[in-house]
Amino acid sequence: MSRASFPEGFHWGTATASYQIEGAWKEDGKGESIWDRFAHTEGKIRTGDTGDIACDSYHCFNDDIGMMREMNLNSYRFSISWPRILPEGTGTVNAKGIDYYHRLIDALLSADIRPLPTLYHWDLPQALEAAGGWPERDTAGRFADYADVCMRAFGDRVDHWMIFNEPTIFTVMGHLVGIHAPGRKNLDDFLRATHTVNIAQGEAFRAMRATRSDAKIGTAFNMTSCEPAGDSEADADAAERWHCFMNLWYLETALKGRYPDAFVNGTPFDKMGVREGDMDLVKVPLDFIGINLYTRTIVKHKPDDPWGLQAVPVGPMGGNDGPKTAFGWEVWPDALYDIIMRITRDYDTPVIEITENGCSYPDGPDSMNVIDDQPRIDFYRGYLAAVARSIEDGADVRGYHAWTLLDNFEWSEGFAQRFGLVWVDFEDPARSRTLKESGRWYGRVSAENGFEI
Ligand code: GBH
Repeated sequence: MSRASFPEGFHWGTATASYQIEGAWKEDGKGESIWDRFAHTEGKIRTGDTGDIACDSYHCFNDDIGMMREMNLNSYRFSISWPRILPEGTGTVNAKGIDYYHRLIDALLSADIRPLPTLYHWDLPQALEAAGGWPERDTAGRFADYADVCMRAFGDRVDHWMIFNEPTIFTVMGHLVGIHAPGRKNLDDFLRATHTVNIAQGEAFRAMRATRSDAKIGTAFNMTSCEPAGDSEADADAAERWHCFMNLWYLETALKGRYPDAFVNGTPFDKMGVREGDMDLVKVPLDFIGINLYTRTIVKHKPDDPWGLQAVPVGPMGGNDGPKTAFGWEVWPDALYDIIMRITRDYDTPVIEITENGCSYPDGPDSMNVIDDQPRIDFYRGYLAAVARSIEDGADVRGYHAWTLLDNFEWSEGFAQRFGLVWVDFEDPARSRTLKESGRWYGRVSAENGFEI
């Protein structure tokens, strides 16, 4: 293959998330989210940063769209802030919050960019956390109500929707590891949260379908290729369990109505709070599968662990062979090819959208205001070639969204990790934006629907 080429009508886009870019954390009636609370808590964010202002996209979204136009993009994956729509998580709808997303969606449509909203990219209303949060089963119903509000408000112009962003990551990081909001470190809370989120996915899907039967609805799953560390059967089994947990815990449930076999001693249904009939609630025919992928994971068998394994701690959790991004994540394009092909085989060639893929490097402008980020271009070349190869080999991939449009608030890392195709000056009150060389390159790829390898 000498050219990486993509089908006609392929969607080229970028992805962002409300808390990471919007700012305006308490403007126009927005309620507090768990990320507001977490970032405002001393010691939680490495740099002491918060998302109070972030990229100020709440006020500058037209500049964002200008950048997308410069890159010839035709899809934009953004997320809707639940507490902007429902400040208390439930009850009264905040008209000004609705209005913000109306303006954003209308501006995207007039720029010929497909709006692709995600309902939940981690900013749970703090009021719902106070009422028990994701470990509390009732939260699933509140989420379905919120999904319904969004579909009624925007469903006349938005055809493609995503329910969750990376359910495995926010349940693990927020409830078990504790380095993301709400900062819990409790195995039981975590197990219950995973089940509530699965029910919420099912309930939200049905609520949205009821309002608009022809909407296309998916979820953005965090995925990683799970490779056994050695040749032993124990390592191979461990890698398979990690695949079941990391990649399938919210996908196998939706598409097949069952939990995959991820735990050594069987699925802890009781601790998860699974009741009779629940597997009918979690089962929904998602219209497409969003894949967020950054790197691979090398897995080694290890007794005395709920999953019976250890993800080999190099890079910090990936492998050791490829170059590393600023975050330490290994650059490994085959991981994307492998996971697309595995999902294609195991779920009968579903529609796939790459909903995130990208890298952080500490770039900055030179004296001519040029941001020469060749390592990022190399990263995208590798991973996009992998996507093109998967399409050639029969996968039904419809779009690709680079993570991310703008350098932004990178969760517990604050503004220290720059993932953007656009450089943002966080010292400048206007948060001025400058296209990086990688952004220029990406713009040529989208315009030509491919590139020479
Ligand atoms: C995504 O999460 C989020 O959706 C997005 O909001 C975020 O800004 C973006 O990625 C960048 O972080 O330790 O080498 O094995 C990414 C979730 C989890 C992906 C950890 C990479 C392990 C790398 N990530 N993972 S390694």
